[in-house]
Amino acid sequence: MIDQLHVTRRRRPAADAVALDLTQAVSPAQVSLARRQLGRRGCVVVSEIIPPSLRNAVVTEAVQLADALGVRRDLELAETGFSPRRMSNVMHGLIAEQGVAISQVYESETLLHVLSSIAGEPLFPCPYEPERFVITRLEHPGDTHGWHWDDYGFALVWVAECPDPVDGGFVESIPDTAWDKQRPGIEQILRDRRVHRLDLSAGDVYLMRTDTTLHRVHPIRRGRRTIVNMAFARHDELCRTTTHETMDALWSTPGTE
Ligand SMILES: O=C(O)CCC(=O)C(=O)O
Ligand SMILES: [Fe+2]
Repeated sequence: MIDQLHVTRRRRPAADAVALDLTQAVSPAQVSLARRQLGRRGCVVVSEIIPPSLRNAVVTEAVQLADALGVRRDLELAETGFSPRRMSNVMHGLIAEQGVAISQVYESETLLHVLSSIAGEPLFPCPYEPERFVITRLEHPGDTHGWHWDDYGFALVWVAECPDPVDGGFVESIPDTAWDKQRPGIEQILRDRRVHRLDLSAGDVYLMRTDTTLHRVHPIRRGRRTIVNMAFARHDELCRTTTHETMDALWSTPGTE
């Protein structure tokens, strides 16, 4: 079902090349189980469909880039009810320029094919380049990626580092919710709806339906949490006019890409 994905280091001698393949079979049963959980909770762990060598290449690069290039953000964004973003991050342009594995994995047709089968619809690379992939790190007590929705339909999140769930860093999700940027109404949704919780460990990868799932990363109490978020678009998002207020504020993207 799945063909080869080769990730080869650019700007390095051939001896350095790493060939990573995505050849392990993903069974129809695995796909339908994942799709059901995605529907029920808005997110699902999909680590088992990605070989450890591939996960390792992505998360190792994420930690190195966050160490070298992370920029601190401390914001509260109006479009998501003034929920906080306390974190450091590395934006798309720098990852594309300085990294290798993350960009190449993002371009994989094979990965897109597997994710589309779990999503139950075709997925596409995000048409807005600055949102294609970003690295986020929580590292101080109270750091959080507060309640929000994303601009595009799906995200694949690779967890490079994560505290034990007793110290926070788990993901909370409320599926089937709509983002009204003028009146986000998050407090009301939190009062009315059940919040699902996804505990994560370093090395996990999860898929989320991000445009209709209200989600956040629970504030950490100690430790460090570093992730790569890869965004993918649904078909009707390819031509739609989308505004990017929260992303642009968070990653200061205008004029920088
Ligand atoms: O850190 C996570 O697990 C989620 C990140 C996220 O929601 C985002 O980058 O939009
Ligand atoms: Fe998000």
